[in-house]
Amino acid sequence: MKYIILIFFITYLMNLNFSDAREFRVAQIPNGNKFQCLTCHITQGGPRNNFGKDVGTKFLDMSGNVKWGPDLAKLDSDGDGFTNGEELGDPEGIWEIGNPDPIVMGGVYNPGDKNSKPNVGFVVDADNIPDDAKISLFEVMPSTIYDLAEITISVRNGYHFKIEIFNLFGLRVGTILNDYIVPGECRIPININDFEKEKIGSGFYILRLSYDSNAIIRKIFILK
Ligand SMILES: [Ca+2]
Ligand SMILES: [Ca+2]
Repeated sequence: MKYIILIFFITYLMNLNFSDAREFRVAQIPNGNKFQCLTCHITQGGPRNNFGKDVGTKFLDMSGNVKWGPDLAKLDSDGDGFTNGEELGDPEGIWEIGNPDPIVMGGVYNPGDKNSKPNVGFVVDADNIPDDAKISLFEVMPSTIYDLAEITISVRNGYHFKIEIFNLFGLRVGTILNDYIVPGECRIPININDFEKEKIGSGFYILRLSYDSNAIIRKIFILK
């Protein structure tokens, strides 16, 4: 009888550990509470989505805990153009278990669902500036900004260019450039502290370079 009770008890513990371990994983990624189990699974208790597959195959330790960090943060598991870290509010993967969840203006998105992503309109990728554009390069380094960053543009034809920064609600936060630029490479510093404090919080923003009716967009992530 003693053995039967022991077996039942062990079985109970095993089941307990199994279900708890999975729930624990929600607390092992930043803002994991937002989508709960659906962060990693297509349906409740169903198969894993692509983020869940990445976690399950490459980012669990021996005890089954999620190894959140820069490597997992920089992947774009669902292929929606935003990294796992960007979607969860920790673009550099520096959040640690037990830390408060990163607060993100504009929301947290599901890294395993390609339909869950920031609405940034017509984001243009780095490689697809049209050949007839007046610039041949528009980049910002780093794209995750604490205070300072630098925009580089290569100007083909001297022209009046404007670079503005918008939040995801379409509100203009500031103007970085509004000037005639001669042909060649031009570097423009950004200091986040120059913008009105109440307009800037952690989250996605859009850099919009425009001339005439043309616009090229870059996404950045500001961390305050
Ligand atoms: Ca993504
Ligand atoms: Ca997503």
